[in-house]
Amino acid sequence: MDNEPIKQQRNLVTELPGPNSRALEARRSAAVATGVSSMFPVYIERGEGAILVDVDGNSLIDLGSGIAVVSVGHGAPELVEAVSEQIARFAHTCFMVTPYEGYVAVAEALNRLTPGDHEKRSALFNSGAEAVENAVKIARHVTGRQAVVVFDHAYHGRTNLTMALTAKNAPYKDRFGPFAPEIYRVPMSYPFRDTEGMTGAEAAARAIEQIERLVGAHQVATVLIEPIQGEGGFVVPADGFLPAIAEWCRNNGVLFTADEIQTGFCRTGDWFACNHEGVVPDLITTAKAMAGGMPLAAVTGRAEIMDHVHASGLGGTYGGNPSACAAALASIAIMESQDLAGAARKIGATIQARLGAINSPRLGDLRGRGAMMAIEIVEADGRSPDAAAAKRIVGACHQAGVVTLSCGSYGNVVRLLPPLVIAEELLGEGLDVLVGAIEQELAS
Ligand code: PLZ
Repeated sequence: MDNEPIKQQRNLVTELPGPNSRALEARRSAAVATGVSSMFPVYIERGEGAILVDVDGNSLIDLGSGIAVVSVGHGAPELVEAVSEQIARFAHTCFMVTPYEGYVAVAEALNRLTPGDHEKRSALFNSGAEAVENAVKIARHVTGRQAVVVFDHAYHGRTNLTMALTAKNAPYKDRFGPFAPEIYRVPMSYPFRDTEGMTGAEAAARAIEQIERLVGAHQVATVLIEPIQGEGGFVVPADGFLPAIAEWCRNNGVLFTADEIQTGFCRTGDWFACNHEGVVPDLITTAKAMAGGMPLAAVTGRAEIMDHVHASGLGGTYGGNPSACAAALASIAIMESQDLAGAARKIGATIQARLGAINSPRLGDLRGRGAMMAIEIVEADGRSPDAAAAKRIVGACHQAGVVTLSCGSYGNVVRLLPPLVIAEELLGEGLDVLVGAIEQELAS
């Protein structure tokens, strides 16, 4: 393999996708199930920092981080070294059979870094969906209650229970039912689409009224919420919404579970999105950026809640895999030593300044926190979702070698999730391309 450092520069040498990517795409369609699709069928060979190099030798700017995963950048040497060293010592024992230090160290780090200074415990799993499933298991076990309250626009995964927790039908749930019972959905605070001027407290009261009337507080095991919604459209609730929901939970013996799988680990400019409003969840789910690309997820919570579950009630063959734990410890060390939360705040300010300067009713809302920013594209009325336009903007970025993603309940949100180590200049170039794509769309 070519080990030359990769220049942190965009460089296109073929059209996209190039001939080698197209050949792989032909092999893929004869081998890979169509249910698993790719947004941008450019096959990647190497990555470094915020650059991905494809099989045709094109260098692309990555503003998606594999959906908020490679916050420490592609190919971070400390992470490569930690994983290589671990896998050479041993690849697997199963923590439930013979344990190892890495798992314990990751649990210690999670207990230290997650919001609140109370005593905590953690359990490790493989994927975000698996962490969410386990948070629900734990909440039901300790409360003896069954109902789980989730929100409009929520995304929590694709397994059977998490499909039920996820709001949007297509593509996630369509024809995949029946779904798990005892899931109740209430309105989210969505400032751009709520009645103008609705405060966080009012939006919380609206949700709470529904919980009390339709479910009954005494039946609810947990309220599960993404403090900033990810797949649902980077929806940032109005100030005061999360604290009001958390307080209602506290007063009613309901566990407040924060799904920080997409928002966690410095993405929003703090370790966790709950930190911005001083909200302390009883349970928190994490994954993605925690291990910089190795599959690892966790549930962290108050010791008395986590330790309520009987021995062997939680687990799995690979949960807290040694190499994934090594990757997590290396990623967390990078986040701490390079102040990636501070880097995320700077990235957010740059994006805000650049996109905020475009004036058009069709850019309905520019929102997000830190390096989790999005624009909601609407029609000239300033409100009706325009998914086709968002798709064209994302497509134009791809053609120009900039990986951006769309999201949103209405498919009309363009989101940015750059690696937190991206250089200012490279981010600027990526934003030039995005702004060009937006301007082209506005002119059409
Ligand atoms: N909770 C908040 O963002 C994963 C999913 C992409 P897994 N988001 C990306 C897709 O289309 O499958 C996610 C999330 C939040 C849970 C999950 C689920 O995490 O690791 O994908 O299972």
